[in-house]
Amino acid sequence: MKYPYAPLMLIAAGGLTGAASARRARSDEPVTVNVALSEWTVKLSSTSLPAGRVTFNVTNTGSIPHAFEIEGKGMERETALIQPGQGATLVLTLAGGTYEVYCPVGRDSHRRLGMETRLTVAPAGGPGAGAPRPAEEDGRAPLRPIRVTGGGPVIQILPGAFPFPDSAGPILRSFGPEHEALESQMRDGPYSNNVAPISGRFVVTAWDLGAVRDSVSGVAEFTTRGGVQWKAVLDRVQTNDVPHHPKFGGVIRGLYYHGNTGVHTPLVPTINSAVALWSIAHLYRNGALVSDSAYVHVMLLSHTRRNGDYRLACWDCSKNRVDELQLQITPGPGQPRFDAPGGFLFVNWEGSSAREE
Ligand SMILES: [Cu+2]
Repeated sequence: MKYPYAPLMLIAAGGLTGAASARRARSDEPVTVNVALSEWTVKLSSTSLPAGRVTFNVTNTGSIPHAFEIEGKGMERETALIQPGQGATLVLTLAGGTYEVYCPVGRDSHRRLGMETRLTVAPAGGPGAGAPRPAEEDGRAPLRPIRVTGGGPVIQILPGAFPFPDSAGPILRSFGPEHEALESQMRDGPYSNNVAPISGRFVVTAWDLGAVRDSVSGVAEFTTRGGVQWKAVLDRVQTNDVPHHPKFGGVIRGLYYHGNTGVHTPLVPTINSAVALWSIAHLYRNGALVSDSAYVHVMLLSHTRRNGDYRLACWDCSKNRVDELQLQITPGPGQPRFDAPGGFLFVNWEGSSAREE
């Protein structure tokens, strides 16, 4: 996953630590920390404080709702949900120690995407009060690669209407300027009940190694109606912005998003994803190269479609068994639409599985 590490890198590279310590002139004077929440960072004006009273002035500078939570030393406090452009204030008395600061929205989805940082509070009068916060290494062991294998019925999702427009509508409106493109997809896009049974196979291996080291490899081969043979070879992760706010890249495991979470398009029901990735693929149609840089989004997610007719069965599908594998292939920036219905390829394997290598 790309973004969770970005805030740490900024501080390490930007020399901000000197400015990031706060002092209070007198012991009873509250310290103020300004907090900016956006997709997907939490920026603190100070990451190192002396113990005592602290006023957090929190502003949501992003484009979707966020909140501020601080946790540590047995304490846990949070603001209410803050709308874009709005603010909130939290006044606390903090003892010396380390605190986790994050956005609690979307059952930690926002946190997993990078909206977390750390606040160090020096004990009152103790050594190191107001000392700059050291740049940190992420201490977690790298995860083993996960191999996802497509299984069960294979279906192609064709252009059509999204079946939960009333649920998705209010969330789409919070997406700002991009909502128009998404609204046209709500009427006639790749999130429909218009499906065709096809055949094919797909195996993909993903490495969630953090920062810029994520990796992916895999091949999907499927035959759509009329006997058209498609092959997509995934060989590198995609770390640029993908169409439709918000930003993503690389490989991310264990994410709750889409639907009513405000994370990524709400034209997919609210789901729990065991592994999601964004990659670049070489795409072939009947053996001929279509593109060396098609955009691919893969998710192994909690089941969204009914057996038999494969209609979308739920707006909140997050509690369902994780066995649906989605492969979405779209032209890269500036590339022509594919010679396929709607100009895109969206294929589901309805009985899929994953295992760590
Ligand atoms: Cu948030």
